[in-house]
Amino acid sequence: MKHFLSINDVTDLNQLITSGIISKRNPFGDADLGKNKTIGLLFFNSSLRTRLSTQKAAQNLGLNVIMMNVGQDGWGLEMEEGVIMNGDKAEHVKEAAAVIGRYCDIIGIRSFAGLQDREKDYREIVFEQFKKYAEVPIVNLESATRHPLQSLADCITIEEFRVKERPKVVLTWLPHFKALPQAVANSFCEWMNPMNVELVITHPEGYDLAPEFVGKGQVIYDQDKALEGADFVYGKNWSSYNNYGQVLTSDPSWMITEAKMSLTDNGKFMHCLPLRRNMKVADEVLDGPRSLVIEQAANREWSAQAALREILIGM
Ligand code: SN0
Repeated sequence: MKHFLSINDVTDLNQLITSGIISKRNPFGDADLGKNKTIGLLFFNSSLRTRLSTQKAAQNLGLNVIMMNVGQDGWGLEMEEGVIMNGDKAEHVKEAAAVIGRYCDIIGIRSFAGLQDREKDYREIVFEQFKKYAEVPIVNLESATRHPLQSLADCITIEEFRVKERPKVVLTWLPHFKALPQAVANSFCEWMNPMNVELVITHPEGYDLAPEFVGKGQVIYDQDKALEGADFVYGKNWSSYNNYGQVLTSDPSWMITEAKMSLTDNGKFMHCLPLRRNMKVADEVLDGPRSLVIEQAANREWSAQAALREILIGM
């Protein structure tokens, strides 16, 4: 694997999931693979799990890790080509990416959607530019449209906890007063599509995701109906794709409670975190036996390790 930007970079999903599970059992089985190599982790936005789990996974593989909050500590980076740089951006990505590429053998980047300009966000300019100018493998630590390390951890978690050959997996929109990106939801759909699951997506009208991510997922606007018989309920808030970046509703009846979970087939609850308790999900669900959120977050270490291992093997 050259880059890890989306599911399109994965040649064998089952093998990648298995690799994560093997690392979980034996974290230091490839402790020399990254020896004398350096990964740089660049954050334009906040992070807890991604930052710590990716660093831990890299260290398990013997990689040296350097990190920078580029959004906070770096020069403002101009991403567009051919512009007159007379604004607040002091450095161009052409130089910045090329320089970082000299210090690092792999670069991980987090850069969220701006949620102002859909065409710009979905063009993934930050990743395209780093890919072009850094000349080393790039790892997506959540881009404007995707969060593949989260999705791989979700696949590992579903593989570990499924009790049926083909579980019903329901992605449900959750209420929030803030505008959040579609990245986690997009990516989850993109990774569930090739899995042996029945994928159902439920959200209020106006929250439809881009069709290229929905794929063969079935959209049901009635949340109660969608939750019927679910084995996994995957919660996430996102802002509108069609009315780009808008919060159209924060209807509290979409919050996941025990009453909602009782519609499922003894379903488990999943969320990528962070999440706002009693806004998106009730305490009773998060503090009860149905919640997999901590297991999921723990699996971020193994999804990162599986992805970095694949990149190192291909170098
Ligand atoms: C991010 C998102 O993409 O939705 C990161 C998830 C891994 N989430 C948030 O920004 C939550 C912010 C909030 O205030 O609830």
